[in-house]
Amino acid sequence: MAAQNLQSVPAELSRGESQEQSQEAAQREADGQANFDRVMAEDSRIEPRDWMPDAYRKTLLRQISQHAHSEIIGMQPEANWISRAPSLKRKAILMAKVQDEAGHGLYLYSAAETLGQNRDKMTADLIAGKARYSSIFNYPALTWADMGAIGWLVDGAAICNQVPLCRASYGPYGRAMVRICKEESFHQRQGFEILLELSHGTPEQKQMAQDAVNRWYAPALMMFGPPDDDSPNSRQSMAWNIKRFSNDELRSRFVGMMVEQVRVLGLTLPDSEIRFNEETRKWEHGPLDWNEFKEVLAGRGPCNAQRLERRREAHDDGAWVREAAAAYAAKRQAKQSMTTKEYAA
Ligand code: FAQ
Repeated sequence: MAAQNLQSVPAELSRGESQEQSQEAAQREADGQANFDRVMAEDSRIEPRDWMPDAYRKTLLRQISQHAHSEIIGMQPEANWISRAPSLKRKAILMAKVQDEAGHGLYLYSAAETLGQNRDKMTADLIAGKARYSSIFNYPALTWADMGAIGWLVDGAAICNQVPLCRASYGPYGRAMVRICKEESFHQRQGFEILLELSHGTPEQKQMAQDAVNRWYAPALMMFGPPDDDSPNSRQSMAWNIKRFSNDELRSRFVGMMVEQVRVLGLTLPDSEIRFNEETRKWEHGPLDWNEFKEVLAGRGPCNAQRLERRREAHDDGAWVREAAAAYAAKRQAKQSMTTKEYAA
């Protein structure tokens, strides 16, 4: 009936209506933009139903989905050590940490979904090798001490990068980060404690801890992303209050934190050029191998192929769980609609 009415509307009138509609749409867009600009200027928050520029939505989706993938792939280097942890207590702690990473991935996928991205599509992009995840998880975890170095350096870098993201202008992302950071802080302490125990153990244990720190230090510094001059996204992300500090700024802060903590550990950082620049009031570090970083991003790091292969296997192995969950949901829905119909009758 409605369709017939529309068809019978004279062409001129329907043109008039669509002009009105497009004027309304333009007005809505202008109001939306004005609200968005006000939110940015006041440094408050955009929520999922608010109007936002397409480029802002895309940038958030890029960053949040990469972040989610990093948490999921990031379980692999540590999961590999669960069955080889030196005691039941260490095994339980490591299992809890790895489960936390899975949870972080899920909060972040949920935050990305509020921007209109389908979770299956994000997973498909990851397993097809089309999506990025953090460079750091393409390095191997060779000894038990690597569990300490990952916790101390990798989670330490993650905290340094993510605490400012708790104030990100997009509500669901900022709120997810608050919870994630609390858990990351426990993760870093457990890594520190593993290294502390090893560094006070036998000479071999201390050497194992030092070797792990030597291997993870530079990749951890590269987690913060390319140098500012080579970071195409930073400026706009900072203007939108997503990122609060530049990559180099956060890297420098991290080096300052590690310099203090490594003394307590009784270990050293493999970087003789670390110094505090009195003029700039910033910590400086020695050169990093940015070619290695590019190679890892291009999929040619030491473990890229292995990480993706394992993720694909896990996805295939989980097919029956997804099918069972979907069948159960359909059954419940059918039961519910039947009950509603019976109730109505
Ligand atoms: N790895 O212009 P920028 C964790 C890409 S979670 C891979 O500077 P942006 C917890 C970047 O995407 C670790 N790619 O980019 C844990 C861009 O490429 P695109 C993950 C990188 O976005 C611990 C291009 O380079 N954390 O560790 C990396 O402004 C232990 C140009 O770079 C997050 O994701 C990299 N390291 O800044 C779990 C935090 N760096 O997208 C398990 C949120 C840069 O244009 C165990 N993300 N790229 O193709 C961020 O803060 C930002 O996205 C940055 C990059 C800082 C990572």
